[in-house]
Amino acid sequence: MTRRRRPHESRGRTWNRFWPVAVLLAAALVGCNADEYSKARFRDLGDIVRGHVMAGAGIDAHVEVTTFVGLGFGAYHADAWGWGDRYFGPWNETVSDFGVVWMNDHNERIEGGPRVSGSHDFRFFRAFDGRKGPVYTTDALRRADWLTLRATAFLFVGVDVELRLGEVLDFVAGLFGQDPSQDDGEWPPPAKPAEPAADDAPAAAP
Ligand SMILES: [Ca+2]
Repeated sequence: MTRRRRPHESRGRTWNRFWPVAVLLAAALVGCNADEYSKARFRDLGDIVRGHVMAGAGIDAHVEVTTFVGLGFGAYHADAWGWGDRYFGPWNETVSDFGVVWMNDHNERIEGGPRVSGSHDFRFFRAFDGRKGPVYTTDALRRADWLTLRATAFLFVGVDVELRLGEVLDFVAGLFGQDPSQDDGEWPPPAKPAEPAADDAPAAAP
């Protein structure tokens, strides 16, 4: 005598057939995300300390406590080797520094490699004396780059080291799924399309 299959048995058998596939799909998705997550945390960790050695011409002695407060000055042109912005290798750099507490200017031009840490210029007095020009300019790609301790020493050979406290915050936040530096994706971020020039703007209707 043939036993009649009950409806719940049919559903159970269907599930038994597909649950291994569902588990494999879930594992693949979780594995993919875990891999991306761990890569991003590793990159964030590497952002905390940055440093390189140099050899060339010039003299420079400069310390910074944030990009706003610096002391020392100098300029040099040199070959460099070290850890830049998620890049390890050689490059060539031309750097000038001038810091006297209430103003701090660091200017760098890089050739033969990607960016190191960019340039910034803080002039406190511009907030009061009405001169043209902003109080602070920077081409930093990350919001928290201002929160960096830096020391540069150069006399034909030199060293430049940075402790990037803003990236400590970004690393810790990253453990909880946050990305305040917005650097977990493609890096450096893709260039934004250029704004149309004023001459290219459509003419206003008469
Ligand atoms: Ca990050």
